Amino acid sequence: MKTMVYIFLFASALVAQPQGTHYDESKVPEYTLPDPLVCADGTLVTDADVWFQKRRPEIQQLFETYVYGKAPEEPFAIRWTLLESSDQALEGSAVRKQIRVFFTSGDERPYMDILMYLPKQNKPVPIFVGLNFYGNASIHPDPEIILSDQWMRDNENYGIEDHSATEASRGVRQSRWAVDQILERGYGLATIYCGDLDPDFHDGFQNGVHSLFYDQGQTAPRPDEWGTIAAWAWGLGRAMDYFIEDNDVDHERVAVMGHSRLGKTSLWAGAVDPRFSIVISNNSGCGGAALSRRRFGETVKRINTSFPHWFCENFKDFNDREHALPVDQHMLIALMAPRPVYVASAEQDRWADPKGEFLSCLNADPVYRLFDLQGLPAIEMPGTNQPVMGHIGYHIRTGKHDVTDYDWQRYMDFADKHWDRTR
Ligand code: GTR
Repeated sequence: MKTMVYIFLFASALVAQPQGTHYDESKVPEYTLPDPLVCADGTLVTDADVWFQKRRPEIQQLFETYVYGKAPEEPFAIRWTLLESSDQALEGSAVRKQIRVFFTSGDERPYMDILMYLPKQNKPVPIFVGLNFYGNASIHPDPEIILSDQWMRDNENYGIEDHSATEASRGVRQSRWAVDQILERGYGLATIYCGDLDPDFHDGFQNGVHSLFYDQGQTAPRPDEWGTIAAWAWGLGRAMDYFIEDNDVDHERVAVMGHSRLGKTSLWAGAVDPRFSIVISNNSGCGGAALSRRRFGETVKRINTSFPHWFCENFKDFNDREHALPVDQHMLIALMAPRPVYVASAEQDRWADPKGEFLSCLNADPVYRLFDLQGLPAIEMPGTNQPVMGHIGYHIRTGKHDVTDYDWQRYMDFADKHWDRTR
């Protein structure tokens, strides 16, 4: 009996901690981070001009070639239609709009549906935009939200059956979207189901937006071309195109926010599209805000194995070879400079390596100093629930891998500070 208990404990430890994973600071290998302020040809970056003209494009290109893959560059003319709107939403307190943005000349998929809630006053209004995991209707119980008919990962708890949302999926993720608080503080919220851009499973890039851009005879992205995260980020850029045409939105004050895989996405969206004026990563971890070289929690090999479609094919060359990467994730944070960027960790989310997320912020700080800005106002990791906010913001909160009201409150504090809004 005792032996069986031991076998069981041993087996569950294996499940909890996949092979090759460690949660032990003493097992972090020695590493040297690439210097964001030294160009490939050895030129030192000492001012903002050299940063913008030489080093920043170089770093972006390295991330495109080796990590996320390059998205199509051609200008994309969006076409959109207002599917539904009301100025009496949420018991008369808000404006709701649902917009379909088409990606082809016809009305067929792929297209994306943007759900927006805006306060009634103060237009044009600054907004937060973020992708969601289970469809727009999952973010709030509002019965007027159009239920998605796009493929979704089955989840009994969330009423997703046969890969489709059902009435039972309304509001299942509302705890992650502080809609009422956002509106109360004078901000708007826009959200899009990530699966509208590319359903989150590996089908060799046949569904989703990739195939719209294939050259003749091409059937999959090339090794340096976009994976799913870059496609999701591309969609956020198309949402930004829409916001520019919507007079209710203050398009100079659009913050892009995402959680976990969608936090990796918000960082990449902010890196490639400077129109996002604040960039927020919630528990984004490996391939997001966490330093790859630490190999703490999720590693490059592990993420490329579990999710072979998220990054570009070239990224797989760095499985177990993080030291050979020409970039690390502090350089992704640095791509936001001089715009404000916020990274949030959670104490129990060790898989995402909170310390590695903090160290990315710390090592991006020198780039902000080129602009005479305070980057991160900390050199040690701050205590739990003690946010620090310069042009780089960071907190680690109590609790697990999740988005909570606490996170949203800090993001709004950060936006208030940088968008000169007094409460
Ligand atoms: C996990 C993955 C993480 C994170 C997370 C999520 O399975 O290992 O990198 O992206 O999913 O998106 O919820």
